[in-house]
Amino acid sequence: MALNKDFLWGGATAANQCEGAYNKDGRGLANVDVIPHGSRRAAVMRGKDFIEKPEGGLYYPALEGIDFYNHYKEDIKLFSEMGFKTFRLSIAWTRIYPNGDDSKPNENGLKFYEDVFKECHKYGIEPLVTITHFDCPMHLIKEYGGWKNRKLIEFYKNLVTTLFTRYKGLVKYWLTFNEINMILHLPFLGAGLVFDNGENENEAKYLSAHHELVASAWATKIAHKIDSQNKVGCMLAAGEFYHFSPLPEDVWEAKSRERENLMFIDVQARGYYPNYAIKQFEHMGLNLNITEEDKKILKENPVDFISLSYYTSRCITTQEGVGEAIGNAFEGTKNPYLKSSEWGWQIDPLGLRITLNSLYDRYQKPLFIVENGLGAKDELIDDGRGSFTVNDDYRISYLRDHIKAFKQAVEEDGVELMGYTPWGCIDLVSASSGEMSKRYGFIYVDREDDGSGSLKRYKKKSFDWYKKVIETNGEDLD
Ligand code: BGP
Repeated sequence: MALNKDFLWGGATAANQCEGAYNKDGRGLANVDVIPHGSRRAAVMRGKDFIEKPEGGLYYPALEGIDFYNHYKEDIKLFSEMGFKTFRLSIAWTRIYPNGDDSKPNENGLKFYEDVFKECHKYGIEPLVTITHFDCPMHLIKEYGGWKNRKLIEFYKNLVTTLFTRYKGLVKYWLTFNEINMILHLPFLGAGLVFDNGENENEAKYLSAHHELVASAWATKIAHKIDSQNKVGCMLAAGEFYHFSPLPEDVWEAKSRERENLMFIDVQARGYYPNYAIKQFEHMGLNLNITEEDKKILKENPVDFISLSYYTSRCITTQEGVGEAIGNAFEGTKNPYLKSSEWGWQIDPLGLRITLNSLYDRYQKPLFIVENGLGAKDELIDDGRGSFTVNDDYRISYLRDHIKAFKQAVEEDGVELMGYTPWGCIDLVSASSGEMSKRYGFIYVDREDDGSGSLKRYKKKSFDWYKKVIETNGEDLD
């Protein structure tokens, strides 16, 4: 059995990491605009430091991104050359509603995405749209406290109603919140949370999570009502939790960490909070004010499919003195059997097969890998034909191994998989570090960590390789 012939091959981006043009055509300011490159970045993303406006002699890489706003035609044409069937992008909320609570949407913003979607369709590329990829209007943060305020559910309902109505017939695949579980790790990035001294941070995070979960269920309901063709997915920062040793305490800790993440998908896919979560909220003394109406809306509107990002598995121990691993904002232990990327993210293709199987066993809903890839430093070299390229065999090898792994999950294990959109199909700003030099793309963008560079695009070696992979529906991976 091979992959379905309508398997959705493509690539993924997010507005805040590629669009730039942060103050053009009526766009409002968002949390993602005030996250600087450099030493304050991590604290800002965690809600422990706050910058109100992009100033103060710091560099804010999202403000210009890779200027996709002005290059989208050229970029989509390059995606079409690779044979993309789908292109994942996100909407910047503040292009549509600059303050988040405005009574009318911004026509310029609506028109921009309409043009982008039409450009995709010109080449037979189906847009896959993340409604919220780490962005929240600054006005909602300052006036309402971000997602910890229940009112954000109403503002989000407004946003999605506008999107589903305007883009009916142009978009049918939607994701409600990117990596919804990131709220627990990088709460300013995930939910616009800034903590006051002495604030109950756990309550703020879980309260915000509840509001996002309810908002997500509303989005599913509204999407289906406006167009029965719409398919709505949730999105998990995934990666199997391994226990470092057979010590029962390690096994239990790994299970607990897995539940902390899967709780979100349990609610979005099954429609209710699992008992372990309810007990946990009780033990933590949290008051989430979960109403009967919330329960009803969650119950009646589970997602159609489950999407995930996968970069690495996680290894967990309760023992002291075992090395730490870094990866996608999740703390863990270094797995001695795995190699690491230049940024210390451990590489585990079989972990992808394991993760897909676990998710499918648990939910029996179609899965969609909407992020995966290797962040690496690239060297631009003369291609001998008057242009430049990158010999990124390391990237090809990473992607090949992961494609083999998900094909095994489909072909040998029977997992239902809708598609694969590797992250940063065109180089863009790194979410964790704010660097340009952490590159994922098939297309090189001439831009440096300090924002210098011509923004010219060049095809890497992986560009032709991926084209062949798509052409053969994943049969030829050499
Ligand atoms: C995920 C995010 C993406 C992306 C990716 C790679 O967590 O959804 O936005 O950035 O990770 O991470 P990084 O950019 O830090 O290398």
